[in-house]
Amino acid sequence: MEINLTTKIYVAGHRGLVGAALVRALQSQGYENLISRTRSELDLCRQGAVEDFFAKERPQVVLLAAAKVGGILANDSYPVDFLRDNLLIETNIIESAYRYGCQKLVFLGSSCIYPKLAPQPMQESHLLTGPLEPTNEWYAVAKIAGIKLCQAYRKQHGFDAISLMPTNLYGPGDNFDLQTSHVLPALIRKFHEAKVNQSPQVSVWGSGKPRREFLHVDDLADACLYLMQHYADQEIINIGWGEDVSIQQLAQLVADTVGYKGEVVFDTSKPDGTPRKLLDTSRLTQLGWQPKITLKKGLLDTYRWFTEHHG
Ligand code: GFB
Repeated sequence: MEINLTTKIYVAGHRGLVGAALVRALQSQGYENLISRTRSELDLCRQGAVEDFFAKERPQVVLLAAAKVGGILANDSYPVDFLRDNLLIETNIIESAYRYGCQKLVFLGSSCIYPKLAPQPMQESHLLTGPLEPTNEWYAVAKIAGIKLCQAYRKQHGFDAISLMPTNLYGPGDNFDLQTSHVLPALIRKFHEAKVNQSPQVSVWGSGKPRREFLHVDDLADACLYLMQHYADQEIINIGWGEDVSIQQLAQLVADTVGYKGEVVFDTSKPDGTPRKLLDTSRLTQLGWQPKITLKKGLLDTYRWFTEHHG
């Protein structure tokens, strides 16, 4: 199907970190027929409501960025929410999209679908080759089910659903709540508050040794729109930056960005999670796309957004 600037595109989850970035990217590229619904307008866990919405609106393209998400502690504390809500959202949207004439669906997974001890960098072929990381297996199982749903609808019905696997994301509009957020926004808040309160120390969870790869959400959105236009196959595609940093290095980068001069201590009573999570992005590179926003620049941009909205 040819997707042009007047194609009707539904962004599911448009108020989240990823969905909001997708809307920004679509608008800046000139797409003019976008639809969305807030959670109070449409509860994506309710099958009947989702069917009614699709029957009425009949979007031609669906970007599925709606999900129950959170950092390591939230994932570990709310297994039902992370498994059940995500399964419901995926099954409801993918089925209704197919049934009501959608021509292309882009499903967003996560790098946590890969085995805890997968070889690094992780290739798409490493999916389902070993046990998952226990702190996020509920979320991972739901996302693996989403991938399989997309492949099943393609195989059985010829539905053009593609699955993209982003690495750890960050950027403007992220969740900065210390209990539920991911590490990067949590560290921005912790170091900013420590600077303002002149605290001598900042406590960072875990040993500081785990390594993570961080991609700015505006790069992710750009990649999604590129693949929406140029990719139509069942194989999953990794989307990452290509390099990782240790949590200790990240803490230093955030401290430098914020201008905090105190001490960094590590709280080893908190979980480390997967030791390393770096994506192999050679398939994406071969398809003709590369990220642009360095971690240093992205941190500055995200810190500016944080001080404007929460500071
Ligand atoms: O970002 P994060 O919560 O998610 O944690 P994961 C990454 C690492 O940062 C872990 C450490 O080793 C944490 O212990 N960390 C240090 C912190 N300080 C903090 C802090 O203040 N807050 C948080 N949250 N972490 C998630 C999965 O795993 O990654 C999700 O739970 C999802 O399913 C997401 O896949 C991308 O990278 O460990």
